[in-house]
Amino acid sequence: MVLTGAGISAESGVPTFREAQEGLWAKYSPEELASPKAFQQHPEIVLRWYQWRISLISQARPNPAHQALVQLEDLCIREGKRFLLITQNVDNLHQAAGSQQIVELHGNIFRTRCHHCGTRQERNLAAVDLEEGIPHCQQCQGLLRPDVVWFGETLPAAALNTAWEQSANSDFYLVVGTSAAVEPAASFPILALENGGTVLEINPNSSNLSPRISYRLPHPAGAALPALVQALQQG
Ligand code: BV8
Ligand code: ZN
Repeated sequence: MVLTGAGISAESGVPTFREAQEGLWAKYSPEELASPKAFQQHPEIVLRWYQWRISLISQARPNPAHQALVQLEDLCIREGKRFLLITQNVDNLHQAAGSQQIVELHGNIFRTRCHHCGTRQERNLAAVDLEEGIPHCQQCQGLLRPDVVWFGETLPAAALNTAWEQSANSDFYLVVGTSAAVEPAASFPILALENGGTVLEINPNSSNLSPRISYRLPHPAGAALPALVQALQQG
């Protein structure tokens, strides 16, 4: 099992979730903007924030850490071992790198859905001119929004169930680039520990999980993950 957070995309140039926001967004915290309340109160500000993030992320490319996880998945499959990557990230970089077994816990910033009826829509929010108003759903005229999970919203049921089930019976858990500040994602590795699993964390800084887990590689993922996977490939 692998759980990733914003830190694995840091070396792709995507600012992590808790890094200070720049410019116009400096006065807001992500928790304020990534919420249904903010969207209800000022949908245009929230959608502009997402247009800014989509433009940043569109220029990002997978880094050696993302690529190492693709090699790890191939290695596990060759050795007949189960592999699952659960990510908190919405930046699509794991998919772009070629990972197959992925669960997106918090959705995907490049997908759009209706805030009211939930229908996914083939509408690129980054291409919308918000001067003409907030785009509406073709089915119910509700407001369109990114297909991501906001604070206070529940995770997609299928993603949640898969993450719980697989975490409860995983024997080796890699936690990469997360401060483990957000629930329920931060609890998945603990579930593995409680069922006798081994957890290894890759993060230059310590996280909420650090005191409880088995091993730490206090290095950037772009260096540590390729080295770890190479060592595993050499057996
Ligand atoms: C829910 C999508 C329940 C949006 C995101 C229990 C206890 C406490 C609080 C709660 C709880 N249960 C629910 C809550 C509330 C809330 C929560 O957890 N709040 C926190 C802030 C206290 N959780 C929720 O609301 C969740 N919903 O539980 O629903 C419910 C039940 C019934 C009815 C209603 C509700 C939903 C949470 C999802 C929020 N959406 N993203 C968007 O992106 O726009 S979360 C957001 O944070 C991102 O997805 C991000 O990935 C994620 C976590 O942050 P990290 O990934 O860890 O990023 P961060 O910047 O924090 O850390 C980066 C790390 O990388 C650092 O440690 C750094 O050292 C490291 N790093 C840096 N460079 C590198 C590196 N590591 C390696 N290599 C490097 N080079
Ligand atoms: Zn709708």
